[in-house]
This record gives sequence, structure tokens and C-alpha cells, in this order.
Amino acid sequence: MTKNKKLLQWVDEIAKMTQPDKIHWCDGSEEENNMLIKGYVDTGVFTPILKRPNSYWVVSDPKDVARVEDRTFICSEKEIDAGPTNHWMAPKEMKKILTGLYTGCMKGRTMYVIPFSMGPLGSNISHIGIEITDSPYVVINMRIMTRMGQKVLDVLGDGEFVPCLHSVGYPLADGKKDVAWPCNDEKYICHFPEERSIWSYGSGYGGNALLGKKCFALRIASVLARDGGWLAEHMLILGITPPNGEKKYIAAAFPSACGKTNLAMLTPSIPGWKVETVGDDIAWMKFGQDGRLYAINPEAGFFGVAPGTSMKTNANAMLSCESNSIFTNVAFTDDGDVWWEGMTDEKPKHLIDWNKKDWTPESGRPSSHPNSRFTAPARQCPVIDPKWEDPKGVPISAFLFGGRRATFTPLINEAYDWNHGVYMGSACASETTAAAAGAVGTLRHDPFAMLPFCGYHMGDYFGHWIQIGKMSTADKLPKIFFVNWFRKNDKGKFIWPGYGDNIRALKWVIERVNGTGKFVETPIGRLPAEGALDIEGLDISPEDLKKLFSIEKESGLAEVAEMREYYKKFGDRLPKELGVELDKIEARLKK
Ligand code: TSX
Ligand code: MN
Repeated sequence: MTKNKKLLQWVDEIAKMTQPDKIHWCDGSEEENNMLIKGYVDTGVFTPILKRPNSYWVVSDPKDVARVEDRTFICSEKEIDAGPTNHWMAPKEMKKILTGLYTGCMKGRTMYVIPFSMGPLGSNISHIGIEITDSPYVVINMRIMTRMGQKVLDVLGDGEFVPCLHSVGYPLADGKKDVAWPCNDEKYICHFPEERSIWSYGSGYGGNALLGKKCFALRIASVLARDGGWLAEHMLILGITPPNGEKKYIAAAFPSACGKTNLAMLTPSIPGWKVETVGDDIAWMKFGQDGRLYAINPEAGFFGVAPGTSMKTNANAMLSCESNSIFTNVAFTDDGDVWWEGMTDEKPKHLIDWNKKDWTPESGRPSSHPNSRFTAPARQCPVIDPKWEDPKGVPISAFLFGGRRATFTPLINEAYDWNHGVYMGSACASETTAAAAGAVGTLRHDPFAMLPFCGYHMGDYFGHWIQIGKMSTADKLPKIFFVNWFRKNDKGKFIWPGYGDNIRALKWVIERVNGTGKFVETPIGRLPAEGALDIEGLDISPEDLKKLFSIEKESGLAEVAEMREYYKKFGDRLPKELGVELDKIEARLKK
């Protein structure tokens, strides 16, 4: 229990508004978890997975399957502070709407109070949140994704916490019967950056409902980081140990569908090299006494996209979810396991799909939702880094930014200096694949992979990155790189084999960090010199290899023009340093 006055008062206030039947303070115990799971198994909402101990299959309402970006709001006092890339509403106005929706919204339900820590308990980089929710599914998932329960209240004492309010928006008043996945057509995911609180209504899925992740660890934390001189980033963290044993840590940001979780858990193809995982999604970084940036993974689990994950593409993710895991919106096999598209080369002959309908390979539709997920404890990852829970964090030697680009952007490119690297982060973009709204091949900007996750004006965010570069010296700051695993040749085939062979690019990164890697200077940055990239044993033709690193002047100038146009969006909040970087690239291209 707790004596924290602010917390007791807040819980009281929310209970008066939402009117639950019961209040349950989560202690995080196994007994508590078993009780919640039993409730779902008894009502048929969870199906035990025979092949995976203590693991369960669940499907959502078909209308509640992903984050709802068009219903996500940054409610700062001034509209300009939310910036051109966020939805905004005045805090007073939003609170009025939400108070209307929340009044009585937990009738007939239990209100759970979840104390959680983002980051190892007691680390000076960590922060505590309290989520109030009416969803046992949220409690069960938060227990995997965060450090949760009484131990957090013990550390909290009388201290500060981020209040995170969540309801599925499905009250059970007047004997109304519950459904398997309660939710509401009206959804609001709201952030109040000045009072540092979160109100989420109407969805039970992922980032809409597990408020420690995107809402707290990115949107609210990005504001805390701006004000506190640190970084809250949408980045994986991994450790690389070369054959000489000199381990280095790097952090990397990619837009979606670039395989971030696969990179975080990479199985290297070069003998003698080892990759270990600190985190696959979010990094919080603060300067140490020595002027270097130290990173923690604020999460304790993986909430990974299932389709495409296999023993070939990511064995360590597969092994992480062999037990104690939750599977949402995947398919169920006849022998009591889960399955998703891409898990095995051969499709099962029959499945129960994510809509609980019979499925066969002839059905002509996917068996799993494309955004179906596994929730797995990070400690179960076979290559989890020994320091993944070190309260000091791990020192970062390099940042990688990336995107999915079929043309122009080379495999790997090192920034000349910090501000050039900030330019690279701002230039993260992917060409659209498949039928995701808009034509195939058009460029979607996702600066720093933070577009949906920055809790304030993105122009100010770029400025914060420029400022971070002034807080230390070049020898202490991470070196910055841009990578692109997705360049295609004239025949439309991927040139780079990707996956485990990405260690070859990481090897050059380590050599550059050590100052030994050979490079050539180009208009857009430093590229590996001929022979500097280890391609031993790879089957790439000389023409393809040339293409992988070629920089055509005309494409370069078109890219500069495109970025200049994109930057207009940020008006006078764009730091002048980024305009300068564009001018420099343009001048080098024209030389
Ligand atoms: O995750 C990927 N990575 C990073 C791995 C550490 N993917 C999957 C992206 C969707 C999530 C990749 N896809 C990568 C990659 O490096 N590269 C590619 C493109 C590619 C796909 C297939 C082949 C080669 C490249 N080759 C064959 O299929 C044989
Ligand atoms: Mn993410």
C-alpha cells in the first residue's frame, strides 16, 4: 500500500468520476496475475496455448487493432506548442469532453491501480507512473512490459508520478452484459504535457492502452527530456562485441516496417561477433559525469509485431515468446499452438484465424492481423544483455538512423559532425510499400522515427537535438550514421541481404568509432572506402555493390529540394543549423 497523498487523492477523485464496483491495487504478485488470467480463461476470452507454458491466445474487437493516430492529441496550453505534426485541443476543452465520457464509465467493473516503473527500479534515469484502468488485459500486459506492483510504491514513497488514466469505455450499468473485448467507437488518446498526465478512452489495444509505452515513455518523456537536458527516443539499444572483446553499445531509430526488433536481436553472420539486446523500442539517455550518454531501456518486455517473425528472421524473438507470453490477434493451430504469416515456410492446413473463423491456405486472406502482437518478458531473450537492467545505463558510442529507400540512399553513411547527424535524423523517411494509404513508392517522412511520438513541436525537438550536441564534446558524443537495408537494383531486387549480414555494416560502425575504419568523403557523408566493408563470402555482383554506394548528383539535389520543402512545415521553429546543413550538402553536390 501507499501513504502518497497525491496518489490516494487522485485515485479517490477518479473513482468518484468513473464509479467502479471495486478498486483493486495491483501488487504485481503471481497470485494476482493467476487470478486475472483465470477470469479470462473461465469466460473463454483467453485460450491457454498448450505448446507454450503460461501463455495465452486472445483476439481483439476487429475495430480495435492498432494505435489510433487521428484520435491522438497533445493538449498543450498553446496550439503552437503541439506543432504541425500533432493533433491539438485546448486542455480545458478536452478535459470537459473526457470528464463527460469518463463519468460512470467503470460502472459494473473493477478499477485497477497499477504502479509501474519505466526503467530499473531506483535508477536515476527511471520514472514512475500510475495507470488506472478497467481492463484486466492491460494489467496482465503491463506486468510483462514494465516493473509493476507494490515494489514500485515502496520506491515511490511521497514522490512524483505520472498519472495515466485508461478506460475501455464500456460500462456495465443496469445489468448490461460484458463482451470478450470491450471498447468504444469513440476513442481519445490524450496527453497533457504541462501537467504531465495521460487520459486514454475507448481502446484496449497496445499503445492506446498500455500507457507506459508510447504515451509515457515517448510523448510525455520527450517533454521531460527537453526540459531536463536528456533524450527520450524511439530507439533500440544493442551491444556489439567484436572478436577482440571490446564491447560497444549503439542505439538506432527506424520508421516502422524496417525490422527494428530484428536488428535489436540480430544473429551475426560473421564468426566471432556477438550482438546482445538491451531494448527493441525505446531508449532514455542522460549524460554521465564523464560527458558520455548513458542509455536505459525503460521497458521490461517486448510488444512485437508477430507476422514475419520466424526462426530465420529473428530466432531470439521466437525464443523469447516460448513461455509466459500473451498473443493478440494471431491465429490458433489445431495442435494448440499459435501461428502467423511468415512463421514457417509451409502454411498449416487449418487454423482458427484472428476473427475466430476457420481458415485454410485457400481462404485468400491472412490468418493473423498484420498488426498482431506477442507480449514477451525481455529477460527471456536468449541474447539479453548482461547490463540490460543496470541502473547506470550503458554508454552509447553510435546512433543509427534509417529508412526504407529503394533508390539513392546508400547502405551506410557517416555524418561529418553532430549537426550533420541531426540532419540525418530529421531526414528519416520510408517509401510506402503495399496498399498503406497513398501510392506505392511515395516518400513518407518520419523524422527520428518520432513523428507520432513527439509530445511537443517537432521543430523544437530538432532544436533540442542541436542543444544536446553542445552539452558535451565530439570525442564523447555518439557518432551518427544513416543506414538503408532496402536499396534495389535495376531489376527491382534488394541488393543487400540484410538480417544477420547487417553485422557487416555494424562492424564498419565499430571501426569508425575506434577510428580505424577507412572512409571516402562524399557530398552526403563518409562512406566506407573500397574494401573497408567486410563482404567476404557475400554473393553480390560488382555492379550491385557499386549501386549500393553510388550517389547520383541529380538525385542528391532532388533530395535536398524535397527536404527544403519538408522543412517549411516547421516554420520559424526549425533550428537554423538544419538549413545550414542542407546548404552544405547542396554546395558539396554542386562542386
Ligand atoms: O528486418 C529486416 N531487416 C533487418 C534485420 C536485422 N527486414 C524485414 C523488414 C520488414 C520488417 C529486411 N528485409 C531486411 C533487414 O535487413 N532486409 C530486407 C529486404 C530483403 C528481403 C529478403 C532478402 C533480402 C533482403 N532475401 C531473400 O529473401 C533471400
Ligand atoms: Mn515502436
